Amino acid sequence: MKDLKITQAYEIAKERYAAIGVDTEKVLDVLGKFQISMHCWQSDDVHGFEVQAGALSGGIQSTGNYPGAARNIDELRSDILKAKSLIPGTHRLNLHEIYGDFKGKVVDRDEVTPEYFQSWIEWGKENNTKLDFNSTSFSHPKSGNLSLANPDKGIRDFWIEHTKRCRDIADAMGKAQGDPCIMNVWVHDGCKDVSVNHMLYRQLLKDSLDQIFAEEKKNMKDCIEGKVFGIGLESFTVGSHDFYTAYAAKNNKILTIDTGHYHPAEIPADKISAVLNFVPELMLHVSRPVRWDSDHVTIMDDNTQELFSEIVRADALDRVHCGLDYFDGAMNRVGAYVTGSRAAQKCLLRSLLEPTAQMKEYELADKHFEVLALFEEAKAMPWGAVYDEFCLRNNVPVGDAFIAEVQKYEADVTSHR
Ligand code: RNT
Ligand code: ZN
Repeated sequence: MKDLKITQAYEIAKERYAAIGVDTEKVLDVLGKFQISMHCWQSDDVHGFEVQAGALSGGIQSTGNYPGAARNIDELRSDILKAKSLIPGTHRLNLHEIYGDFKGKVVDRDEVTPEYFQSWIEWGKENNTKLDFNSTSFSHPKSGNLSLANPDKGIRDFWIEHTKRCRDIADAMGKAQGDPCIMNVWVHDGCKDVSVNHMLYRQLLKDSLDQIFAEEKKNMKDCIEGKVFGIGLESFTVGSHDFYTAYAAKNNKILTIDTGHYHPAEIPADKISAVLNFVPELMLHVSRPVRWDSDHVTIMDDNTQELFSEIVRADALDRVHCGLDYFDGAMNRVGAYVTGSRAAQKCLLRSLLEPTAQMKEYELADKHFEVLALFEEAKAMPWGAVYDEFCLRNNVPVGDAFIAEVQKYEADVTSHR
């Protein structure tokens, strides 16, 4: 690679930051420990590996036909490792239940056991990648409009059984990796049109969750995710934000904040300090909604920047797990992982480099111009040089050099699929 004078640029940046009271070495240390839970489902447009897999349903949709989606577990693993090799730091993998290693067997959702994830557990160990997990209520003949909130006890029990089994799997993963596996429950349950049984559905969802969470598990942690609406279920969502925020607060569960799941003018970042007073921890699904929950690739937009800034300002990094959640089928999928993961890291980095202590002091002294001025000046500080140094120290391509790597992988691997 060309001599880009990365370290010289970093040394200058380090001095600039020191002058405003920010220690870049400490920041790099924190950034290095920050793990992103990479969502496995960007690699294959949320298809999964069930032998009996049907079309994607449940109010979510991946659009685009870019060639090269992973077609099986080996291809997905290869894509994830390629992406990881281009993202500085050590990261986790977030699996959905439909990504089990079913070895050609039809395994229904209420039959799944940890054995189908044994090869994932081993892969995680071999590749220094801790696993997180999700139950899967979508893309199944029994998905319909209602799963855990279905008035039909048979269907409800089916999904309760599925979700309980998923907790067993997450527990097995957590035990094997010596670190809790974070398991997310998101169900699509809702109504397309005017509906009048809202209280019933929410009582049923509450009761189903109570049954699912009845058994304490040592090696996993539960998180629950609400949203505004799903496609085809536009009028009513059983698991709304109010529902899950209340449930999490009352039952000491982790709340998942998916940045694509709020009304367009709502600011997800503002939830951080509100809910962290009542729930133990948070899980993030960092995404990018374009007009709706479109799950575009994460970029350094205001919402993402503000999200990480709020976490850092709240001194809550150790109470927040960070997953990504987007699935764009319109571009190179490995490139999508790398671009989105690096964008999330850069937002965190910029937050860590903010002269927060000084700004807090100014604000408490009623010096509002000073706060605003520092906020603005921070934008033009040489944070990019710090990120480049981070990449260099982690042996991953600096700057746009990863594009060529993704293109090479495409030429050698994904274009032959
Ligand atoms: C859907 C939720 C959910 C899913 C994944 C695949 O709107 O965001 O997290 O994206 O479970
Ligand atoms: Zn999500």
